Amino acid sequence: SVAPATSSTTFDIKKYLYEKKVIVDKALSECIVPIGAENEKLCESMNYSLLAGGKRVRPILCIASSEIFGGEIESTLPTALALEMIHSMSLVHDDLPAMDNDDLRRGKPTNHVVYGEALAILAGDALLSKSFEIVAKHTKGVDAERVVDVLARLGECVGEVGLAGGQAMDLELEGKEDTTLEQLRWIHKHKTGALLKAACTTGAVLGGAEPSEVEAIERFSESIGLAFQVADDILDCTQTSEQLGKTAGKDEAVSKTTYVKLLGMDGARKEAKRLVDDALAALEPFGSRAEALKAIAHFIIEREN
Ligand code: GRG
Repeated sequence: SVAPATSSTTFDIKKYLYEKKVIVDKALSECIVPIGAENEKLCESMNYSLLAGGKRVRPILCIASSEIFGGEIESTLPTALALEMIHSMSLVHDDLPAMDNDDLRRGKPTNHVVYGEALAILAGDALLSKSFEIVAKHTKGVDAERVVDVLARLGECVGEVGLAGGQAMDLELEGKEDTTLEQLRWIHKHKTGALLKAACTTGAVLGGAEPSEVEAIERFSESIGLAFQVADDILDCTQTSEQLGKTAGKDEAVSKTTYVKLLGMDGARKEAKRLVDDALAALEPFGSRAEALKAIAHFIIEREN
């Protein structure tokens, strides 16, 4: 079965996002269960960040991409949860004193502030390894070859050509006044874009997409990955830290290079719109089957947090 055909005027994105978030939140709350007092503190630290109330954009992108090809929630959910675990790990590690040194995330004290640096590092490591475990153990109704493809995509998006690569380059260029637009794009393509891309492509693979269809989803996801970051930079400028629920990053260079800094506010808004238009063009072959994904692309640049 495929997602019901809906027109862009009738598609209720708020309802769609809410319904998927409820499914994802419930499943996430059942993932990390301590075996006893021995690992209770570590599990508490993992759950503290995993269940801290994010938007669940990556799991929802995975589910929506899979629905285009008739994928069922049962086969997509383990990967959707894995994506959120990887995201959560990256936020816990990103906030550490050795990285951005942030005290606040989603309006709450960061993991290392509550549990200490060592446990925060271990909670991130455990979330990362749990993500692979859950996909390998719990994906049902999908050919083994497709599951291996998903595992490879997840691995790639975390490593040196993914989150870790983007973060390393970001740290290297921190405080440098002469960062170029190309360098900024490279950082975000990897630091933020790689996981969003994996979310969409793993969904497509699990849903049964052909290689050319996975490529179209890949083009979509590359554009929204960048759009997401441009929107983040715009929000950082237009909203207060309180509205965003985060601190500015104690050791973050005041001169941090952003799209707004390089392109100006108007230029950044135009860039976000251009990227969303590119993303929507990539979905054209799927017609109304991609209505949810199209609505999510709009949501990404219109969101308020
Ligand atoms: C340890 C292997 C390894 C990798 C981690 C720290 C790091 C390397 C990478 C940093 C990745 C990072 C923090 C990217 C920023 C991504 C971003 C825009 C986060 C905000 O995402 P939202 O808006 O947040 O989806 P919510 O709170 O809704 O979940």
